[in-house]
Amino acid sequence: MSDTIFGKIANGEISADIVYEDENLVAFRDLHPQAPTHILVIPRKPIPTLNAVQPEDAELIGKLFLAAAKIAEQEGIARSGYRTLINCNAAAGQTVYHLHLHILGGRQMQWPPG
Ligand code: DGP
Repeated sequence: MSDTIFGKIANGEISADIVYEDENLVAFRDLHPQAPTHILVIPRKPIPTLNAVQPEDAELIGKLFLAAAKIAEQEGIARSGYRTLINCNAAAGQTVYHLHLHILGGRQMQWPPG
């Protein structure tokens, strides 16, 4: 298991407000929410960035997005709309090097993002 903060959340060493989990994934509320609903979905597998995703991870990445849609439904933002995004490396603002998919909703999103 990765020793990033998200690895520690995934293995239960650090607590988080978990909204979904299964054998492959954990989803929890972001500590510094940027929208009324801000959830992070992570694979239990410690993949550091999107650049490190391998062909054998294809099914896992598909499951990550399927879980995001399910969570959005559960959170009541599926119909109004929500944004999913992955920050990859420093220029995108990635701060935790354990792959995570942001789900943001509950307010009008702007485009382009900052
Ligand atoms: P990113 O910039 O894409 O690496 O996003 C990392 C996010 O993780 C950021 O929105 C804040 C959140 N975060 C950082 N540390 C913790 C933590 O310990 N718990 C939770 N729930 N979220 C965290």
